[in-house]
Amino acid sequence: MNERRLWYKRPAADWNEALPLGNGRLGMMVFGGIEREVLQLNEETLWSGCPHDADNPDCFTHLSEIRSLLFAGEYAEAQALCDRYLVCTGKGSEDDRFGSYATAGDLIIESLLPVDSSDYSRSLDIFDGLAVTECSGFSRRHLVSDKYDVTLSRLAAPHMELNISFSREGVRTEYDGCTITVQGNNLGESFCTVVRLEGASECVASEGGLAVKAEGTLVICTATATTYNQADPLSVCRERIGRALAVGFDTVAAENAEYMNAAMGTSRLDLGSDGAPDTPTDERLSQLSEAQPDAGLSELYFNYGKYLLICSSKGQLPANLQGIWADGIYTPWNGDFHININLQMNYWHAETLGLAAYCEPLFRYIRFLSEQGRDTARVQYGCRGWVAHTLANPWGFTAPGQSPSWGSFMCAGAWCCRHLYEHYLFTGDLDFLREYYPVMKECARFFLDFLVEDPSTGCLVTAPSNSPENSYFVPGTQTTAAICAGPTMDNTILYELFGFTAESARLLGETDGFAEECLAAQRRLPPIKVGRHGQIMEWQQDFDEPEPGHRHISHLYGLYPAGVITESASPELYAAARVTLDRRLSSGGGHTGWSRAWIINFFARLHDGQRAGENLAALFSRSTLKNLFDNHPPFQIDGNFGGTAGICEMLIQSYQGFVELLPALPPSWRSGSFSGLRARGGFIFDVSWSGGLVESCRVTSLLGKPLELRFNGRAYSLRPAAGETFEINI
Ligand code: FUC
Repeated sequence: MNERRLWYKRPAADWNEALPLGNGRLGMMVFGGIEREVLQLNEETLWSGCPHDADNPDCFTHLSEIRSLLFAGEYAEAQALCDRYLVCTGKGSEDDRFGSYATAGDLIIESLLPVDSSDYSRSLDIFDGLAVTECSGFSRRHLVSDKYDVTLSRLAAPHMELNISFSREGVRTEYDGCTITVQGNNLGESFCTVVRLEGASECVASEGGLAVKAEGTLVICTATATTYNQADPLSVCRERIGRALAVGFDTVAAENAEYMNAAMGTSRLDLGSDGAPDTPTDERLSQLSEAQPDAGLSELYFNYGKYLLICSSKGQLPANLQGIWADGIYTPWNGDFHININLQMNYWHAETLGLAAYCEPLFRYIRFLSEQGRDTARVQYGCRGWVAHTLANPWGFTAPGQSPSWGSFMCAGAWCCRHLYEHYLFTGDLDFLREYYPVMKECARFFLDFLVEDPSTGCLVTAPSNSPENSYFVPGTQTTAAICAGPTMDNTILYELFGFTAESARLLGETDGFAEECLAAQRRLPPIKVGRHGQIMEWQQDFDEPEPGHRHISHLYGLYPAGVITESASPELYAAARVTLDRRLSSGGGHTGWSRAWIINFFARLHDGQRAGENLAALFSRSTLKNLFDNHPPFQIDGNFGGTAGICEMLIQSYQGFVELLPALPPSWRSGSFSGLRARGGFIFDVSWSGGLVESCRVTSLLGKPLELRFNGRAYSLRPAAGETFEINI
């Protein structure tokens, strides 16, 4: 119940054991060292690289030839042309101008006196947003303040003698009085971090750091800013630190705890566990069985998924591949915004958990991509509208990657638009829909221009394209190719895009005929097909696969996150989806954290609580680091968010026009309760269950829409008023 604490009996052995703090703009990783403490800092816009035009006109020049080869079944030849032309100019993600998300650096606190480390513990309270390290010799508290936009630490000990320094390559570091000023430059921006101490009885600056003495307490405040979005970062840092120190640690900590508890409190999950306060978190992980998910850890993981989004997505940019936490000058996959599953998965749980406010950076970023992707549409493909591909960064990169096999995912932007419409479905916010309709419309317009008729079927298909990062054997050969026409995922994404763009036009009273264009194109998209193995076909042709256990299960997009494969509307596809999953899993699928997280959602949609639970347990035991970060490997935060979304999908589903409660309850979750879970149509549910059956259900209707509700084998048709809260008579 109310699992809120990660805790450990020893300091972090490495960064993957450190504890994350953040306010959506700043991040801090706390190692909890005794003689040597490291506080590793991040700022969301601290990126190397710079804006640069990577759109490749040679692609458009060869487009018709590539299409002819594809439709003639000359797949190897089409692949060869795409290897040359369906790429960006320059080196894509390996280009210095693409850049990488980077650390702001490490604040290092070295004790010059021996420390009594008996009774050591370190912890993270994810409701208060507070990391605490304590032992007989000292206690240290750390937070990242939402209100003051600084990190704040308070060290307490009878007498301290410390050396405090800052470490990062490529910067100028100045130690002066009780202040450290760090400044650096990248291609596209300059950045700075200011550190200021308060409460020292002595502070001697030298090139090696600040030699500090203090009695009782010492407060350390840091701020980081960049010219990505600040004209004068140094002044901004100094001003923020001044404001925070003026009110003091206790006030800042209390205000931050109030903010965090409110944000975390929008929803709650109780799986009947007594918690495991006397077992350290790393030991709980190591004691896990693979059979069924540990109830207490499931609660903690659910809360952690909320915490990590609140801490990594409230600034200008959305949560990147590592949320907001990265400790290198170069981050794996540049720490960018991969948009062929990763960025989208970061937000799968947000609307259901009442965290829509933390989607704002995502929505703004999608609009940013739509502005940047207009040139890519025109130059790369000769089309109107906008397009983005697999890779994206804060500089506006929307071209394909440097290899078409993974970099030419054509529907990345269209998939992002799904989040705009989902927000409308959950909130009914017509003003939001009106604001973002142009983004959807121009995305749909690109595809109305880009789609071509497949001569063998008469259907409209994306050509060339690829089914994210997967490849097939060219028929009759052992040659592999990735480039194809009309992969199943594209067809399903566009089926939805055309549908919700047309519906949005209708809701907004648009009368320019664009909706009719979308619906006409929608009718001509290829259907989802079942292959010779009884599986959902990933491509238009029933190709053999060199990697049947591939981490991407893109052809099940229609099962989740989309809701076009359902038991009632498409029983054959619904059965084939399970075959597809079993084929992937039996061939080693689910081996990355995010892939396993996706599988949890798939089985929840198949109403299979047993398998959903097993895969949640597997996510914990195979793909979760000791600080509960998801592991690809390396650390990648999408699995945390996708796993939390999977827990939600086991408890409530609302994608079919009705709300279903406990659709996929793992057998070990026989009794429990949740509150504050949202459903499309603007409903909030508080539910308790016992023996796998709903015992109580309280509903709040935010919008006054009709409610079709199903649980315990019964169906209810309700017509609540807007703002009404009522109990269901069970
Ligand atoms: C896609 C995935 C990889 C990784 C990368 C960041 O390329 O296929 O597994 O998650 O994004």
